[in-house]
Amino acid sequence: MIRLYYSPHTRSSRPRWILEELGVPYDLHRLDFMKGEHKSPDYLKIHPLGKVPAMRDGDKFIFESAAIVAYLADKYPEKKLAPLPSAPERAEYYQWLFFSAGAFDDAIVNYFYHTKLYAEDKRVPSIAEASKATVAQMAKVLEKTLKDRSFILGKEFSAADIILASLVKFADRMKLLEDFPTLRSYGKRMGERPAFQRATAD
Ligand SMILES: N[C@@H](CCC(=O)N[C@@H](CS)C(=O)NCC(=O)O)C(=O)O
Repeated sequence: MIRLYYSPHTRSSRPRWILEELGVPYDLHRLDFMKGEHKSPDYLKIHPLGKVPAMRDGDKFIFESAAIVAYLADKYPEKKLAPLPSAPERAEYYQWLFFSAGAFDDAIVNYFYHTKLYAEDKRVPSIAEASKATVAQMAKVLEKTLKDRSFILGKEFSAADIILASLVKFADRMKLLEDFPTLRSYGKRMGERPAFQRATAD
């Protein structure tokens, strides 16, 4: 059975969300950050950076949330959570998946670090401002794209929505999306999905 190495309120909710969407059985292996379980010698053999998520499938281990989500979408093609590799839609799927996990994640997280996570004397206001501006620039593109789409690829929910919506929700909590009503309602809608609710319930 698939095993997910997990801690609540982290990026490990992303693979848990897709596992719930897929409806496949999995074993949730919780790591207690307060006890430093993610930095234990045993766990460092699974994720050498001591982060979550990581996943075991058979005798293979994998880390990086978007890689896990994309892998799971492809493993169960009958669930239609990713366009098939040969489909033309696959190009745009990759676009939003990589955009979300790379540039968008980076800008949002940098803002978070320099306004909240770091101790005050380590925060650099100019980095926070620049990150905020980058998030706004990207949000504008997303706002326009989602104007006439229910999901980032159009009419169908996909694994790209899992990565994107988790970030949209995070950015919204930090009040970075006040000028982007379409994006905010997209995040809210994705958060109402039963699979998301189950994945974040405990
Ligand atoms: N790019 C990685 C980031 C993983 C990551 O930074 N995870 C955070 C939680 S969201 C973590 O485990 N932090 C603990 C630490 O760095 O010690 C992914 O998407 O999986």
